[in-house]
Amino acid sequence: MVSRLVLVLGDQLSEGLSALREGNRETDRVVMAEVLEEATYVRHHPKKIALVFAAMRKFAAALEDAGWTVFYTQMDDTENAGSIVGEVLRRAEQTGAQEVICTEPGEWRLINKLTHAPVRTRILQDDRFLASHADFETWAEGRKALRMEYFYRDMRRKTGLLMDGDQPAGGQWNFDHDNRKPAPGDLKPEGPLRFEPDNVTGDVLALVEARFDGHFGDLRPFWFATTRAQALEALAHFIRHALPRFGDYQDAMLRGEDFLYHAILSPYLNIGLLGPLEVCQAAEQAYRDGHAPLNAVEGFIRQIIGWREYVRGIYFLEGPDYAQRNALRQTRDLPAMYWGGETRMACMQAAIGQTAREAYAHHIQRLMVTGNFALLAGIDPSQVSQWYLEVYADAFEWVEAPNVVGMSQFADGGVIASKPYVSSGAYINKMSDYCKGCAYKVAQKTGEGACPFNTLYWHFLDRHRERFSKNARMGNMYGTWDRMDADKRKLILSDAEAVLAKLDAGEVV
Ligand code: FAD
Ligand code: DLZ
Ligand code: SF4
Repeated sequence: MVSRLVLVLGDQLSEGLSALREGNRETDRVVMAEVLEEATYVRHHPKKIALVFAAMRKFAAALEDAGWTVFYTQMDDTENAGSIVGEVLRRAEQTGAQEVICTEPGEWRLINKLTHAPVRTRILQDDRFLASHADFETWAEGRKALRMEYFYRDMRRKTGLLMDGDQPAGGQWNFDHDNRKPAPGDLKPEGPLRFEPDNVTGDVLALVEARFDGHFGDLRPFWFATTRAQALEALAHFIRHALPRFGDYQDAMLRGEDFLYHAILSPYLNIGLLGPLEVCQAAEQAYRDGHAPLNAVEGFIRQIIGWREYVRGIYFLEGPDYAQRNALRQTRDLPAMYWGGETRMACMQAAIGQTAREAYAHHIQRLMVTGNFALLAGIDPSQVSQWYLEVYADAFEWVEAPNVVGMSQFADGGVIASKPYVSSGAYINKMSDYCKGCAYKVAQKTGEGACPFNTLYWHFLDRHRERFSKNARMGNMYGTWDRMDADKRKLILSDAEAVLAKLDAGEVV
């Protein structure tokens, strides 16, 4: 008699998962299922669906090798109930199991469904993170502002990463000021390690092609790691070839270089093939061995034990309504250019084009190109959030929503960001080579051919004056705006209105 079912979700592919630790391989049965509801509640990028399904199939095989009995449902199995809860109930009926144990899902939607499933379900903590919900709540308790930097310092002390005794290595917590170099055009980054699809992945690719063909983005070439062993190889490759220059060019953007010196490890971290601590320890070792400089290693570790843990803490602390917030009351529809529609803006074309090809764009492309434009243009943040959740291979709501709704769109009203991440074209011009080949002129502030970021930037500040003019970090911007000649201000606003009217009319911008 089977006593319990151990549910393992597509982003819980970790040998040490709390539900697997709790389960008993003799008497319990593992349930894993490829289901339409998870693949289509947003229309995920085909590469993301393929990554999850291929990694799930291989993880199930590894569990069988380790002595578990796995009930695995493939998408095309005739009995597939189509949803996680449906599959759990079907397997409970089939086996007579009375209880389900699972590790907490990374999304309120699924937590809610499992909590209300008509079968006894025990949800265990997801301890693949370094800070538990309780740790984060304790840290947040009584603080006026939840700034990442202070959380990060605590995480450094807690993990001992880059610590020399009780002091930060190099005498400083943060080397970000060294990490803002534009990239020279002749850089030749190695790029991420690519894996040839094997038979299992090949079957999944055929399935995704047949079933999810209409989803935005290219399925092939598919080269992601789909096992832990491959993900470890990808980690070693990053440490060796990219980490030493990760810091210097972290914020840079170059045409034709989709990855620069970024890790491309977030898809593997987020589905559980890699753990955050082992990744950071490998990076620290590279610093201790003299292979990578401190600004690179500190910057990289901060992203993982700082930002990644912090945004998860915020998502669960703020509660289920977080992803729907719209503090700035922005309501415009997401323009067609986000789905590959025509645009004359070279920066948007580059960021969206590579997103379609690779299901990847790096942080500054997400924040200061596509995110910046959506915020300036007044796009409805829930549509923006849905776009990010669909198009990136690493997008799961616990990490996507705080980055989009909070950091990028300021729709949480300032829980995460102390001021909105907005900029004119000047920032993009400084950090990239996009403007050189653009139909717009970045130096032009008004009139036909002016960069849309330039006019929309002032329009944004002007229309949200009441909220932001008293923000100490934005006083300079309002000072500059107020000192501008009144006629010039009028011209800028009417040029911005013309851009917005074009967006509303579905015309190419
Ligand atoms: P690197 O630049 O090499 O960084 C190393 C690692 O640090 C990443 O693998 C990632 O695990 C972690 N990291 C870096 N920044 C963040 C961050 N802000 N939040 C959480 N982890 C971070 N990251 C996701 O994992 N999923 C998302 O859905 C996601 N959506 C984003 C949306 C927006 C608007 C923005 C601005 C950022 C988003 N990020 C998201 C954060 C960041 O862009 C990605 O983690 C990063 O680009 C992943 O690529 P990489 O592995 O090459 O990262
Ligand atoms: C993202 C995803 C997809 C595309 N498909 C599945 C699936 O078929 N079965 C499954 O167990 N998990 C899938 N996932 C991951 C879940 O959507 C994820 O567990 C939740 O969004 C919570 O993070
Ligand atoms: Fe983007 Fe403006 Fe530069 Fe064109 S000119 S690439 S729209 S920032």
